Amino acid sequence: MAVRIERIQNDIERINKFNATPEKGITRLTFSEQYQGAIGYVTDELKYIGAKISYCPGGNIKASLAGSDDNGPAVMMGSHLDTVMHGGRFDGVVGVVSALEAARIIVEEKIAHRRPIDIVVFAEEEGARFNWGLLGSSIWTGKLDLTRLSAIKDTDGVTYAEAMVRAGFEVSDASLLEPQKLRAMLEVHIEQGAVLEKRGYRIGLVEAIAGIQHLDITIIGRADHAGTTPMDDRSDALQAAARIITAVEEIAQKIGSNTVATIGRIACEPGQANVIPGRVKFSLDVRNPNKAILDSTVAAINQAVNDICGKRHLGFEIIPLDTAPPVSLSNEILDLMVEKTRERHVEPLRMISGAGHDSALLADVTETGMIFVPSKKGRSHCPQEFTRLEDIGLGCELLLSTVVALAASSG
Ligand code: HGY
Ligand code: MN
Ligand code: MN
Repeated sequence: MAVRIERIQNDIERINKFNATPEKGITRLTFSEQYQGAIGYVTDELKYIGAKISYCPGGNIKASLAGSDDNGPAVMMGSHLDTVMHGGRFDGVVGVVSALEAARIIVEEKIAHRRPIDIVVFAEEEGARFNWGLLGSSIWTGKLDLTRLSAIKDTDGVTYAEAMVRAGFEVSDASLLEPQKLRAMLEVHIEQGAVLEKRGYRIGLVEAIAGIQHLDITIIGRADHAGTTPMDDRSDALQAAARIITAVEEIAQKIGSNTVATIGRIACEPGQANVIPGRVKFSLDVRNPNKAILDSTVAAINQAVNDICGKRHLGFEIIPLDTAPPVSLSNEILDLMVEKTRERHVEPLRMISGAGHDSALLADVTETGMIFVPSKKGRSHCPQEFTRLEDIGLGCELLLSTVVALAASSG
């Protein structure tokens, strides 16, 4: 069962041709023209090997290879094709092309499998268009109600539901992902950190995925003339935001134990050099593998917002957005993947994922496993993101052997 890495390389190149910012990294926003092109390429490749394509709730795609016992629970593999703005060529793509190549080998080599094998592409994993990460998998696993898709909007005011229909993602299989329908979910992904590279491993097997809380924070001050308003008579929203942003870093550093907190986006209104900012809105991304620490970090930041705005007599608004609790992945799948890795005379590293993944939402639906391949210098979510083709090939081989073992087994 040798995967063909020249096909994987070609898949990665073909998918990344669908890119809105060719001069600066990869931008492929959910349901955009670029996204439709990438999905079209992958579904054409899967149709070519005989997979049945379904459009699922939340804009997710499923390509099914029938098993001899086609009504039994399926083995699922895949990842996402949407990107952050100006992102890299490998985040999400590696998981989709690994699943695609594994599916090709299963069909070409006529590898018998009892269970159906589903190749999936989750929509809006990054939240780059609709400001809600893991949205497709949240809907498909029933963690977010379908009605929310008519409320969640992009910056142009287009709802997720409208964008989905406009892009031709009409649902053809409305069933949600439920435990009785799945045997396992497997995702290959780039590590997006430098642990594997620094410690000299080619394969990471994920034991747990850190929890994430996203929020939007708005500071409400008073726009005024920059020249005539004395310094002690201002309600400057940006001065307060600056102190809050500094406090966020201090709180995360003080709490420590793998806490990370990031302000990735900020907007200042009216955004004129000669007007005191009346309103500032910024994003907040807080993560920790431990739920209690994650929650206490968010609470400490909320308190800082309260204190700083209180002292300056400013208003504020804190809107909680998408959240994913820390999850442990399946020990059964982990042990199987350790065995499959060692069969190749490669030693895997068991590790925690600081990055969020759709697999986190599958972990309480079915036995879920993730295979990490190294990221050069740990860089990700940037044009410099890079992973060696031979490492992707090894990750794909592991995925293939694990999926075949799970799909053949009666257990
Ligand atoms: O943000 C994340 O961790 C993932 O890349 N969406
Ligand atoms: Mn990803
Ligand atoms: Mn990502």
